[in-house]
Amino acid sequence: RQGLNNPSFQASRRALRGYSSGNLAELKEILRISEEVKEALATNKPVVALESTIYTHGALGDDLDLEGIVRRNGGVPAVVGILGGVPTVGLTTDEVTQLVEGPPKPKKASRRDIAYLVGTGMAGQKMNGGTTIAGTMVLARLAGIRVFGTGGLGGVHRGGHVSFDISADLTELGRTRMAVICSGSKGFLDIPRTLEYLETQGVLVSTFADGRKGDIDFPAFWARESGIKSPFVVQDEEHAAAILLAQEKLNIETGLLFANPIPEEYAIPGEKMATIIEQAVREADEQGAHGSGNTPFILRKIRELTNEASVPANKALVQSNVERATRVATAVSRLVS
Ligand code: PSU
Ligand code: MN
Repeated sequence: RQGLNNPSFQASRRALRGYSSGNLAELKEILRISEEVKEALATNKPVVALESTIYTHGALGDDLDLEGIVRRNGGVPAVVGILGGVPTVGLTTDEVTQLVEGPPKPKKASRRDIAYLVGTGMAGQKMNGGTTIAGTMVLARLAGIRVFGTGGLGGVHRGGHVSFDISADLTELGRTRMAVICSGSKGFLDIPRTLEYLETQGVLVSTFADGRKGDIDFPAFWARESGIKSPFVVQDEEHAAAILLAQEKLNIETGLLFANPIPEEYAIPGEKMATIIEQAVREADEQGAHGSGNTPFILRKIRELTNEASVPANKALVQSNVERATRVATAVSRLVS
């Protein structure tokens, strides 16, 4: 039974009675934070947020083991998602499986979708949501997490200056303080305009140098080079942690992007992906895959058109980013203790 008269909605109404907006304690009654993540945050352990859209709509399979990578590097993973209408920080492996497999089939959850999925759950229809980078940032920030490791950032789509298809990941970085470690944006996006947009949003964009000298490119996902110079360079994880803490001490509530180029041995040259990307973008257009369905359509298409050859590279870079994010979180813990 759905609607305002069903018993579960009446129960939610009782829970909400006396609620005043902006009360942090009550907010935390709605947000579920796992005991492990709560304890880790309270004792200053390195916590790394992980997104769940990568599992629900990422077309990468289910053996990424990002949680294991965080743990093996001394951190505590916090997979974020909306399970049965409950916004959760710190999903267990079993819960991630439930989220991905349903029922119900998971929705892709960016900032705009969160309250819809949670409120609809209160009204009796339990929905699942895989949180995007933007959605994950919103919930992880509420929990007090500082660092997030993932694969590819959403961006300004090709032709986005006409269609206005610009990922909410970019505006989220503009408003939510979190260090996001990723490999740049996929080549189906307009990388120069993505960087322009991030600049407008006041987002620090910086790339790990790892001892490289001279100009460093902002990476282009499968390729280490994009032909576009990274606005800033960070030397190592300590350096990234210091910048994050400076932002925090200055009370600037804006996100920070730390780009980590794909490991050299997995890099795929730009030209090789270019024709595949052209075709994927064209088919998305022809088949009307607009709005939030556009990115998942293109991700699936690229996987198909490369006969899955793009998958090992994609996995390797996400895993490398999550390892790096764990080291940034560890450096932050060290600096604040
Ligand atoms: N790019 C990728 N893999 C992904 C995504 C983007 O290479 O899985 C996902 C991320 O969750 C990202 C979201 O936050 O897609 C962006 O979607 P949109 O463009 O609709 O904002
Ligand atoms: Mn979009």
